Amino acid sequence: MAGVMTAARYAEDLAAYGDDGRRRALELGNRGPLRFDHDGRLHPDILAAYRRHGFYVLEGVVDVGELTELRSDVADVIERAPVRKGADVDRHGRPALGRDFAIDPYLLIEPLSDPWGGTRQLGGRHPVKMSEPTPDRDAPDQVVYLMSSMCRTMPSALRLYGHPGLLAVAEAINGADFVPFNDAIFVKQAGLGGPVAWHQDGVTHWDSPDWDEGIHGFNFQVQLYDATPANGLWVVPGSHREGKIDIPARIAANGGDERLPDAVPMFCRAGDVTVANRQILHGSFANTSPDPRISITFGFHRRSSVLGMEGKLRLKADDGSRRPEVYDEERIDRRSAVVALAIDARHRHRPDEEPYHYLPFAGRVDRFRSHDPEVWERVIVDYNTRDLSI
Ligand SMILES: O=C(O)CCC(=O)C(=O)O
Repeated sequence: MAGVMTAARYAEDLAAYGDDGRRRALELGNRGPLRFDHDGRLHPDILAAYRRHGFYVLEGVVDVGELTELRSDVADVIERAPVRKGADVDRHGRPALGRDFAIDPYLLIEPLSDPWGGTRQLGGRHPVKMSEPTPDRDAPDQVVYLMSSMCRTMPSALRLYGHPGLLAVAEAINGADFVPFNDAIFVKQAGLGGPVAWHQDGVTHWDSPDWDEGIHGFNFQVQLYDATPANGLWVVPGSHREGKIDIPARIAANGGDERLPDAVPMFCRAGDVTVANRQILHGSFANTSPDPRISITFGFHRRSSVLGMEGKLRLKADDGSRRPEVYDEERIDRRSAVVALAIDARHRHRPDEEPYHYLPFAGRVDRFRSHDPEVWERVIVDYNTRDLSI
């Protein structure tokens, strides 16, 4: 699909591939409501299908009330984005959100462009650039692509982070002492959203003697709008078990076409949550469809994958050097405290829901109250400088 092409032509070219992918996705049998067994553990059928295919679509997890709150907060944060890269004001002339954050919460791109494919960014893990169709004439110069810091900028997202059903899934996959990784919101506006080039997540353990299919953890994506084959994330089922994949060779073997023949779309409805192994080969196409996709993405690891690792996220020190960081117990505890705070924030908002009991904070939840300004400052402000990226 390389070369100059209009958004309309690109959408047309993708349609048949999308229909075929949808059909193949349905045959896998890895979707349905969140279910637990008699002991309150994630239903073993869900876990088995997740392990086999490397992903699962959990249907109807987020109710309409919560979805409405999330949509409203996301819309507000998008409105408060800088009007263009490097600007201090939003499109209404107000100070843009997050100018004082340690990490800028926005990544802006030119519409329908691929910012990472074929570059050395993010460890060079997106080796092949995706097609970049030409946007319509009336498209803005730049659009929001990715937003970070959601637990600080969106009260509803902090509460989502404490969702008892989702945390029970994290426990089933990674053990009761699971640790958080990071979060990001992928914004794929209709006719504007850029592609995410084919890649596998995870940087630390590919050559480790301990490597196994679950060692780089997983990501949830909470879908605020319907995810379709045209706007959604595609995955290659089972590829999480293959080790590091030669992505350029895969695409070359497909005649240079980015529409990989064995990939399927994780299509689903608003309020559904996809669970994807970070090692699965995944990517999404430029969103030339009339439907937006907004995916609240947050992941978890096994504690043993992270403990003692040297972090890949290196913050610049004042002298411009980059400090390597080791994920010791203290660092893990500080980042995991966001989960404890999220559980508290959720419980205050939804007192009738049984809160999740997060083992690493058993016996000390009283010290993690979300309405306490001192706790907020210590745990939430710039929490993503303490992400546990592996
Ligand atoms: O949602 C997308 O389009 C990309 C998501 C992704 O690459 C990730 O979660 O690692």
